[in-house]
Amino acid sequence: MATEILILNGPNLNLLGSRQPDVYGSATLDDIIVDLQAQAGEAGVELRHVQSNSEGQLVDALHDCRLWAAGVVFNPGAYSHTSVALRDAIDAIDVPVVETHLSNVQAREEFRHQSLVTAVCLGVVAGFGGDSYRGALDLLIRHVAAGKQR
Ligand code: CA2
Repeated sequence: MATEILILNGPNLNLLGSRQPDVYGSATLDDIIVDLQAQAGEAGVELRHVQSNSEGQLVDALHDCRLWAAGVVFNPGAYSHTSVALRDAIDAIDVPVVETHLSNVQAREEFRHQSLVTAVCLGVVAGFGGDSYRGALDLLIRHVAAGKQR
């Protein structure tokens, strides 16, 4: 069975490409996913993608993926800075999660400097626009291939 990875995106990321290209780039979420599919195909990995604006649906997606995913590339959007529920969900599953952000959150408003999920993630890739996802997926595939635990 092929290795499967979940690409999980939180609130407002469905609007990528429509506004604030100076902050988030001009690529749409579909553009990013198409690129990731190609990258995954080259590595012999299969991707599933979920985007939700609902905190509970993101928690459900994390719970569900423990049955099939080798890892998760997760951009929790603004919930990164507020959600104990997402932190607990990541902590509750035995699946490595890479926190991913388009923007360099540390270089932005102070309320974006804190992430509640970082401490339960494998690591963070931020500040490279759509390439943050590419980097996160590459690092996660390497982590999984090396047989490491979270
Ligand atoms: O940099 C990131 O990837 C963020 O996770 C994006 C979130 C933000 O709340 C985080 O602090 C950092 C916001 C995504 C909003 O996306 C938009 C897309 C189009 C137009 C406006 C916002």
